[in-house]
Amino acid sequence: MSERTLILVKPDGVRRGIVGEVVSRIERKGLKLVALELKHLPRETAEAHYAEHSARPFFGELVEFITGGPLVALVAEGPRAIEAFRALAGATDPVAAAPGTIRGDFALEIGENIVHGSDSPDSAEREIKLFFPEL
Ligand code: RTP
Ligand code: MG
Repeated sequence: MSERTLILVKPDGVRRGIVGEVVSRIERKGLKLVALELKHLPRETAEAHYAEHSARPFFGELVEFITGGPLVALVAEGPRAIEAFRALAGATDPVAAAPGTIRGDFALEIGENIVHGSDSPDSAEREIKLFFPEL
């Protein structure tokens, strides 16, 4: 059984020139690319994407950051793709993230942790619709 997940290389990842590195890790894992686009997120899309965090104190900063430059949005597909990518990404806090994971290898701050991956089938469906309504 295959599933799909929405992955973002956030603006810090694009700025640092590691889009290829992240996409390469996704492909090497065996996940298949279904859609991929470089885009500058409108504020409304960012707020909708992170709506679950709208009451958190860091929400403003999170929206500023994710809209602060171009990002790469992609959809990857494969068996347990959601869990598989979350494992590749590592823990939210990059200092706690294991070396060998994307966040563990490339980031130091929780607010600039390089990638996003959907955290459940419901979020994946919602986020894929938000970023790629044509899919
Ligand atoms: P993401 O949604 O970006 O894939 O990250 P996640 O599931 O691992 O973590 P989540 O709890 O959904 O948090 C979303 C993003 O908010 C930022 N954050 N900042 N300052 C803080 O305490 C704090 N906590 C979370 C992170 O950039 C996180 O990726
Ligand atoms: Mg999340």
